[in-house]
Amino acid sequence: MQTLGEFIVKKEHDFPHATGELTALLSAIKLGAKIINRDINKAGLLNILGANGVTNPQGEAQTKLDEFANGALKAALEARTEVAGIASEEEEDVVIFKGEKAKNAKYVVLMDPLDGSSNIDVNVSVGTIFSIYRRTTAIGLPITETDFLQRGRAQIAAGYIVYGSSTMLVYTTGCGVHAFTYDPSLGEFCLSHEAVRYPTQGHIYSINEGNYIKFPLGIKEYIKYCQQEDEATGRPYSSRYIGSLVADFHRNLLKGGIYMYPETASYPQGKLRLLYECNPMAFLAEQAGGKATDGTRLILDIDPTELHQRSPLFIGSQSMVEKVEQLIAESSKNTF
Ligand code: P6P
Repeated sequence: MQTLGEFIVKKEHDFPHATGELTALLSAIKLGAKIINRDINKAGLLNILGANGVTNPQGEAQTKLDEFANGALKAALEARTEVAGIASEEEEDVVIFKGEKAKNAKYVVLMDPLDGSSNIDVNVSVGTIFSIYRRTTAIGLPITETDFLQRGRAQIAAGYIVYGSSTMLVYTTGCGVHAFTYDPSLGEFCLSHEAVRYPTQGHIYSINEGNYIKFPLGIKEYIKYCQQEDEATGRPYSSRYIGSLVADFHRNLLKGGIYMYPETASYPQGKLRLLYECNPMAFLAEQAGGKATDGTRLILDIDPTELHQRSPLFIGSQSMVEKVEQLIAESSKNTF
């Protein structure tokens, strides 16, 4: 049995920015996750289900648990000397932590505190997504929004917590992907999957086919490709779509598969946010031998311009992502 803290110390050469700082950063996230996990498990009993009457920066009805999760993680991170501030799906602007310690802190954290929260009311898995960067502004000065508008390739750590049949924390610092399962009797996340890699070939595709009519031609062709009989490539693939990115991503990471959220009529830029959904998941995917693109560009190489900007996302087993990229490219050549 190895706890997350023990694992980080053992792998200290994996984090050139100093083990103590990563341990502190992930400890704050662990603490936030434990608090969220505790209340998600009792959600049906506490008055924390449903909307809180607030609309978040995305124009979506914020749930009581969204607000609760955001507050729990923000407080846990603000209490650490290593974090200068955060950006969150639930915050319009970046949150610059106050005081001298924040001005001298080295890191910023971006997060989706509770992804898929609308699923909680129906007892479906949800997740927390986090992304960690070194600040770009000089130590000793207050951070600014530019500290958060960095390419995903610059992330120093990223991960998620999936609140499912068990609660798991999955992270990378650029030296592989490692997964820890929460043991409530110990109050610890314990190593359960070291150096997770996508299976070479996946047979699961995840997409909301309700948007089919408005999908670009290449996506429609890929869906048909997944449904064709072909023994050699194990088709037809299985369609699995939970409606919770973290849960779909986690299953596809372990079993092989692709998650797709293309541009749709409702979301012409794609629905998922580049900075605190696509980038952290793309870092994990690449570290596990997979791939993540917006259909043409690698997610991690996109230059962000806005805090809450959206992006189409195709992420998972490399061969599956490359197949959909090929069909997108071919269909765009055939359009006049
Ligand atoms: P749709 C949850 O709101 C989320 O951001 C992802 O977790 C999920 O995969 C997607 O949106 C579901 O969106 O439009 O298919 O309901």
